[in-house]
Amino acid sequence: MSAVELNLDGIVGPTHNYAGLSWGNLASARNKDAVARPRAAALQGIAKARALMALGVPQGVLPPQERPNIAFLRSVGFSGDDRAIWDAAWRTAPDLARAASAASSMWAANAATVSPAFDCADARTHITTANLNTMLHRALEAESTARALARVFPDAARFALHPPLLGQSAFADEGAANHMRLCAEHGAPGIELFVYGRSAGEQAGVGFPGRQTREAFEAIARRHQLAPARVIFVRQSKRAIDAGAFHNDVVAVANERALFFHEHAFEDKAATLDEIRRKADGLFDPIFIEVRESAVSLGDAVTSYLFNSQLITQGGRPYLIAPTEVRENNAAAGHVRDLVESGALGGVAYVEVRESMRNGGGPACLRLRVALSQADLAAAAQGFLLTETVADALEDWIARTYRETLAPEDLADPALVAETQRALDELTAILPLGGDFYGFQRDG
Ligand code: SUG
Repeated sequence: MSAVELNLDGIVGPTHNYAGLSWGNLASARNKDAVARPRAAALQGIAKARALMALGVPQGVLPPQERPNIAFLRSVGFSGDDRAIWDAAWRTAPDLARAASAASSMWAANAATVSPAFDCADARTHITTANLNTMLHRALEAESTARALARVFPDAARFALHPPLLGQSAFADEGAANHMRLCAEHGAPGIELFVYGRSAGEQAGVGFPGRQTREAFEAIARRHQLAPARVIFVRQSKRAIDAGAFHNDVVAVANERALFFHEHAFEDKAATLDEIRRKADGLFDPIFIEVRESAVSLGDAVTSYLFNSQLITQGGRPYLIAPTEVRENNAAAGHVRDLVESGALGGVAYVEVRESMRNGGGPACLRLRVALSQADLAAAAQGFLLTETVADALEDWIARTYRETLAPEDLADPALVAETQRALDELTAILPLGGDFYGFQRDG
């Protein structure tokens, strides 16, 4: 059997909440201080993964991280037992406490950048954990993400796991959310597109920040041993960033030969498409599905998250897994209907991930794609792969241990620390994490 694309979904953690932490992410700002529903959020995530599994996509999961992040608060000078630290942080440094509460590791598209073995000179799968340097709450993810990826891909002969790039603004890196791969099929050599928002030396101007630097992606392309003839660095349009597309995956998505993108996704569209055509020559014929501003405005693209759909292949054609918000947006829904009627898309399925969407995370944000040969898939730690049995166990665990609601004032609840630690401890018996994955387990 040929290669597959494993999708690793980030399990939504028990402290899922709306803190308005992400400047430039309109949904995060709009929903600041809304009451979150952690249980529903996590169940929506599992349901989405199940839907992909039913469409034949192999699914796996990445564990939620330890939040509240007591180790971080200790590192910035809080002391005492966990409960005392949590209490003091809320009283004296609520911004740090908020950053230490974010369940943002659910957005696995930001976990790492993955170059499949088929593109890399040493024929190993190369993975660089993202430093997520731009936002404090997200920068806290990198260490635990690297630990999780090492558990899922333990075999160094097949998987080259690289540490995050230097955590400095010049190397700000947000992972696969800004990375696209085009190829004849998952197991064939591909063209890797690295979409950046700014260069290291640029002064921040007006408008929203570019979170990804070109220099970070150049470093990753070197680390991953990619052939320059198969790599393209593309500047994301400032217009898209300022409209709220804080990652490229809010305005473009690729799968196999197909690139589905908004007219204003890239700073220089013509040059980008030309370079793709040139570099794909002899490998495959790219399929460009461009959405014009006149059909779906950037504003509607950002509100509906049309391009944050997952794009897969079904019956040889591009098939969209879109958030239900697309169906609720007249322009986006109408355009998808047209694309299906014209045959450009083989079909569309809608999934409900509303809790994540309200923080700016659609279906595509929730998963990390790893194209693998069958032998490499077999070398991954099988216990992280989703089966109906594992999905049942996760749903049962979520239903038993997650709160139904979490309002901003609930986060300061001193009971939250022990409660979330108990829940995560239980998870280490469902996924093969062992008794030492989380800091609170290592500290006893
Ligand atoms: O980094 N939201 C995330 C959403 C990430 C979406 N990922 C992709 N597009 N791939 C972010 O802005 C909001 C958290 C809060 O405000 O509580 C947040 O981190």
